Amino acid sequence: MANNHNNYKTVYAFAREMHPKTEKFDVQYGTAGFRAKANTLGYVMYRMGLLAVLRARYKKACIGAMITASHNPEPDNGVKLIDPCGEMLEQSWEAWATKFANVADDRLEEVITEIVTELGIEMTQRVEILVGKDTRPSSPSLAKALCDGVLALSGKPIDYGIVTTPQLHYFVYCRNSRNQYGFPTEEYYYRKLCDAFKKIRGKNFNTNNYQSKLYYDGANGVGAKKIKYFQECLGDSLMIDRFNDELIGTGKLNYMCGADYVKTKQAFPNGVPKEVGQRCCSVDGDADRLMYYYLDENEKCHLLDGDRIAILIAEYLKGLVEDTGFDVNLGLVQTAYANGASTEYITNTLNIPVSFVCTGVKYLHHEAQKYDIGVYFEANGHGTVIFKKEFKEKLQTSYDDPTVSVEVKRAIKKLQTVIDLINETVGDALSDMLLVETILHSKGWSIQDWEKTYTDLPNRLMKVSVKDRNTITTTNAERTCLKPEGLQKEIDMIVKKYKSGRSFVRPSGTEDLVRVYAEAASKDEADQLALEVALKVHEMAEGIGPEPKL
Ligand code: NG1
Ligand code: ZN
Repeated sequence: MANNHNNYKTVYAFAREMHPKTEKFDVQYGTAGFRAKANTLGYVMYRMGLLAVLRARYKKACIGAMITASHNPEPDNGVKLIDPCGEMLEQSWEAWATKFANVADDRLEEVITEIVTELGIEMTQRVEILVGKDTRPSSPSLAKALCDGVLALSGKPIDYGIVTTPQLHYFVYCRNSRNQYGFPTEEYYYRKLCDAFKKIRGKNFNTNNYQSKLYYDGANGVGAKKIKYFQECLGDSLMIDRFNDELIGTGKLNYMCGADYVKTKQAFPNGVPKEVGQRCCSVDGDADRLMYYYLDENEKCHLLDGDRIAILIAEYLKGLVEDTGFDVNLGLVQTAYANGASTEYITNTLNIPVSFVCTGVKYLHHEAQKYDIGVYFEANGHGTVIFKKEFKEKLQTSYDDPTVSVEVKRAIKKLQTVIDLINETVGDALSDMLLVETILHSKGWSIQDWEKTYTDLPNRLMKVSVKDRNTITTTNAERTCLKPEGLQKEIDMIVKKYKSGRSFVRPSGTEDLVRVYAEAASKDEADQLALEVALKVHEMAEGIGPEPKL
């Protein structure tokens, strides 16, 4: 214990001298970890370094820490911890993270003692913390602060430099799975995905309406850097034209480009050539979200979002599984933001079960784990597929069985290769992109063919600033508003006036505001419905600033 005591003293000395708590306001570890203006985050990083070591000792495994603010503007930054299997930090520890971030410098030792005692953490293990960062100018100094925290508690930081968020999740899992899931290096990651992609694609790069040419918007972020390695590995099998990669385009991270811009503005990004009908995709600032889109003759941008990607994948996997003859429980997980038309199509045309959960990838991931094959995507393009370990073992056993037919073995091999193409730890824009390209190629589909599967209901997202966003509470996977009392009744009355209308409100987990979602039979009606509901929120939940307008 004496030894530990000394360690904690170092913690305080470091904190006071190098990373003192500069901000008076409290921060909260939310769905995306901590996110704020980068210049306010030094001490938060230091403390997350401390917490990462404690988490690693508690789990007796290595833990990841990713420094990024994803699709936020360049001056922001943030940090997320990654659990041993590459998942998001377990929810019960989010409260510890919040406590660590907000306590005064001279009480840090006390909080460390509290967690160590309460959870019986053994403080003697030498643990590894894998650290990754995005391309923001503030990231290196914040990573240094985080590593100082790791070192203060005698942990070992392993700096992976600039990597995408999903790459770091993958590395953490590889390391903890003792390389069962692959090797924790960038080279291995590219090779694994690209080899699987090329194997499925074969020698015909263009099929029917599918042309292998793709325009790629890297949002001037890490996705712009890493796509170059894919290009090298993929050769001619996929012709990727790169845009918004610092040299070509506006140069500013996420500025008028990237997956979040395309989705929320429903607009074509700056920096990508406006070529009618050309298949394009965008990733966000840390390359975990993916959007597809194209421009029509009237310069209208047609979006193929996370819902479409999920459906494309689920249907494809359903077909592959049928070829193997296995009886598999395949399901899809969505949030309230999923377009109503997509849910209808999955349920009634594809006959695939859908479950709904609250916004935030961790909820989708956990729900998807209930299926043998769980496909999950947020409408904003963040998602992946996870396969139950037992199912993967069953596939291999069958493949090794000499009595199984050659056709079935071929189907199993194909499914196994598709599994290799997927980063199961978390939504990964680059792996998702390769999967979408694989499916379109196998169907011989253009992006327009893909769009024809169903018609999205026009929709609108709005933001309302209120005095305290937590006065809004919800239930039923955020689709029903509980408080302020009477608001849901008002929303119901407004919605009734619109054909195919649906609307819900919820407090954002990443911004200090309330989000309003609406969909209806036409764009004008969706806009009008969103506005009416937003005005109601402004009225009943102590709105601040001017009234919402379109
Ligand atoms: P909030 O701010 O809680 O709505 C946003 C996204 C989430 C998720 C998180 C984390 C929407 C409507 N919300 O959450 O889906 O991606 O950011 O990045 O897109
Ligand atoms: Zn992101």
